[in-house]
Amino acid sequence: MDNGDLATEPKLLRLLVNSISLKMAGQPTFDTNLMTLTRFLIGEQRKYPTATGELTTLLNALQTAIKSVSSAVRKAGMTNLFGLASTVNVQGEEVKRLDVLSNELFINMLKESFTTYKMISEENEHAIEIDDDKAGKYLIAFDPLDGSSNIEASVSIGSIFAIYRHDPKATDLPSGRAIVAAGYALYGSATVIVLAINNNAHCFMLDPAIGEFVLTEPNIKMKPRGSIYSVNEGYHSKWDQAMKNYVHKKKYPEKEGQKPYSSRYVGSMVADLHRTFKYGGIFMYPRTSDAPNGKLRLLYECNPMAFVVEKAGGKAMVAPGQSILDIKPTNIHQRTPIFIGSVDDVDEIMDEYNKLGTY
Ligand code: AHM
Ligand code: MG
Repeated sequence: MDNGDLATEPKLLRLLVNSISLKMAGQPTFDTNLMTLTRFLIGEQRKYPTATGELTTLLNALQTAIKSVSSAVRKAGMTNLFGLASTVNVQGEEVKRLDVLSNELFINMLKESFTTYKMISEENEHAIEIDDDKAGKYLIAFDPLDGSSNIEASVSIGSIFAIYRHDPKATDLPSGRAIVAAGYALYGSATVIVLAINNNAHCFMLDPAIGEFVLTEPNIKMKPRGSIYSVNEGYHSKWDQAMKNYVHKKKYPEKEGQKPYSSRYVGSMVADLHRTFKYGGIFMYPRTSDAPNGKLRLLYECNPMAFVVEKAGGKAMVAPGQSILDIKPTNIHQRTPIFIGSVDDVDEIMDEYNKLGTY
């Protein structure tokens, strides 16, 4: 076939142009060697010849729960999952609210995975102890659906989890240093899982066509400094002086020619932290005069995020010299102030506290 034949065959011409542009972009037409999360976890397990596979099984159970929550979030408007718990739908059936449903999904998937002896959920007042015949060796803490005040506005929400290795007979609670893997799922414009395991943090994106999370960014490293601060500024009058000084400096830089920081605050921790993770900067939920321990919970909100951020080269602090991950919890729903993000940005707010000499 010569060029003359092609000109009269528009379909062939289109195919040729498509294949040339794909080749030029270096894109295969279909990836036949996808690194799915399931495959990735098997690979991680193989790095440790003595591993029993229990952590892999646990993470796969979590993956199933997250896929199901993602599906429910995407359909929430249509299936009437919004609104109050225990309302009745048009068919006269009980309708579960999205956060209640997400909690049940997490609990059921994890309970039957035979990998955990205790579960701590934001939604449950008490820890859930697993019967001996189903118990495994890990303690898991999770917030099945964080940012629930954003659900009805279709703003991004997420799930957060941390897996702790801790003596099942111990009467105390583990610090974040006992975490073996942690991460979050963001139900945003795409569903994303960020998982920190074996000293690295990786990002996976749900491909709805095959229903699998696919590795999109291995070994993520955070910028040492960003140009965004994230905090609820409505509480300005209730902040301590160091916070007021720091945010003022971000708005009115002291050095000539230095640009002010941008301010971003979704009010959904997973969304705010995912952005901080990707672009750098700082997320803060400080103490206020009304709430001396801030709002966010240590075991299933701050610790997992701190673990992920530290594995990516960032930092998470409560106060000068006090890392989030070092706190010894005394209560499963304990709250803590948090300053988390790029190392230099977190150090800068800690310096403001140091300058005032007290915390
Ligand atoms: P929730 O667990 O009740 O959803 O509350 C946690 C959320 C976080 O996602 C977010 O960072 C924070 O609450 C926002 O709180 P505020 O409205 O006080 O800024
Ligand atoms: Mg929460």
